[in-house]
Amino acid sequence: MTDCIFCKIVEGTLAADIIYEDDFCIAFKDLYPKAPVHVLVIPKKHIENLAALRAEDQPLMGHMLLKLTGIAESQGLEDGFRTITNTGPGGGQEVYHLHFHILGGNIKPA
Ligand code: DGP
Repeated sequence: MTDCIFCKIVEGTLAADIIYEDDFCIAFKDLYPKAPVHVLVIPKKHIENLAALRAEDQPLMGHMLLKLTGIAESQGLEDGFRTITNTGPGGGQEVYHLHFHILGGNIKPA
């Protein structure tokens, strides 16, 4: 999608601090970190958010969820991390390309 900043990161036309990439997803540091470690994990396929998922996306979502722990551990979060995904205006979503936030370093119980 041409006007999606996360698609531009996937395409390589917008710079990002990429820490993991495979055929289906990519992880990079959040530009405005809310914790000592703040990483975003996104599918390469443009999907707006959880509400836009289709049945065909099930393998992709399974793939991404299984990658989160290794990505978090690669950033020093071996003792755990917080995962957030915001959906729609009611969820405070700002970028409409599905992403899982990985946060860690000084997380307080919710
Ligand atoms: P959300 O509110 O869940 O849609 O979070 C969007 C996140 O994306 C927010 O934490 C800031 C981050 N972000 C916005 N623009 C950029 C960008 O151009 N590069 C990077 N790396 N992160 C961005």
